[in-house]
Parts: sequence; C-alpha cells; structure tokens
Amino acid sequence: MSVSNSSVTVYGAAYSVYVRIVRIALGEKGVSYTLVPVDVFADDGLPPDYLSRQPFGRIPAFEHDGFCLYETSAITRYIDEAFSGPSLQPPTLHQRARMNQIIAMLDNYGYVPMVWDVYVQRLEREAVDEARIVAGLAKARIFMKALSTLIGTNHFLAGGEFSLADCHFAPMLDLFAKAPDGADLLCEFATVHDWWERVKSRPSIFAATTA
Ligand SMILES: N[C@@H](CCC(=O)N[C@@H](CS)C(=O)NCC(=O)O)C(=O)O
Repeated sequence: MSVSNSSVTVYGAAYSVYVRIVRIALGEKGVSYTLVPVDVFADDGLPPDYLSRQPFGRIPAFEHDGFCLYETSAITRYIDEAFSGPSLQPPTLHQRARMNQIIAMLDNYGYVPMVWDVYVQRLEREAVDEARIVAGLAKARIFMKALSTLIGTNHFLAGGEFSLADCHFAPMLDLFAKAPDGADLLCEFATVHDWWERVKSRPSIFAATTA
C-alpha cells in the first residue's frame, strides 16, 4: 500500500538513537515530517500528555494522518510499507528473516552495551565507570563477532540492498565509534568497519546523525 505522506509527525529528540532510526527510514523513503520535541531526560519530565502516545515513556512516538504508533521496529516497517520509494525490506524470505534477526539482536544485545555502557560512560559522564565500559566492550565484542558472521560477503547487513537493519544499526554504531574504546574495537571487525565506511555518509544517515 502506498498512501499520502500529507501529515507525518515524529515525537522525540534529535539526540535519540531510536528517533534517529525512524528519521533515517523516513529519509530513505523521501518522506517529509515534523519533529515535535520530546526530551525524555528533561529535568521537568515528559510533557503531561506524552504517555498517551507512548505509555512506557520512551521516544519516539509516531503519527501519520491520525494513525498513532510506537515501538521503533513497528514504525519503520510501517514507513516502508506506507510510502513509495525503494523498499527497505529485502525480497527473499531468508533475507527478511536475517534483517529481522539483526534488528532483534541490536535491540537486545547491541544497544545497551554500545550506547549506554561505552559511549555514554566514556563521553557523557563526569565520573566514568571503567568497569561498566569493560563489561560493555566485552558484550559489544560478542555482538560484533556474531554480526560479522551474519553479514558475510553482503554489501549491506541483510543482503545486497540497504534495509531496515542498516537503518537500525547506523545510529548505534555512530555513537559507539565516537568513543575511542568503541573505535578501537570496531577496527577489529573489518566486515562491520567496511560497512560503516560505506554507509556513514549516506544522506539519510548523515542527516540524522548530525542533527
Ligand atoms: N522499545 C523502544 C525503545 C526506545 C528507547 O529506548 N528510546 C530511548 C531513547 S533512544 C528512551 O526513550 N529512553 C528513555 C528511558 O530509558 O527512560 C522502541 O523501540 O521505540
């Protein structure tokens, strides 16, 4: 189905990994949208009505012509299917399964070690918890090894075309590689390193990660 993109709204903050994932998917599809600022870490808390959009208090939330949605994986699949433009889900059953596997791995095993344990601790905290960084790097190494195996000789994460898995990983790796510890670990995994070199200046990724 392809429907009008007359009114698309993303609720969240430009710094957020998960908001960036949604913005990359919208960028790939060429969909214009409004970003309504919601700072989930603001001292005065969330806007009073925000929990009606996202009951768990996370960002992003999404609305398209009155249809409201939360959970980034659901949002990006909706974006891919609702709007015309290049498909962000691979054509074959096995590649789609691989894409979904990588997205689940990122949510469950990649995000916290790479972003919270390494990037945030190293670059966003005055009192750095070195033990947490060491533990995060160990988990990130397991993740990178598993991901390298899955990428194999693919040009993109789930096959020959850019997919929702690439949208999902880019903002996490962008932050991870900003930390010197993360950049060093990335250099140990040539497959992932080379993928990042290929995609990091892609317009949708560059726009979302420098916003
Ligand atoms: N399962 C959510 C996760 C979103 C998420 O964790 N967003 C972060 C910002 S990148 C957040 O809202 N964190 C607030 C918190 O942990 O309290 C999704 O897929 O949308």
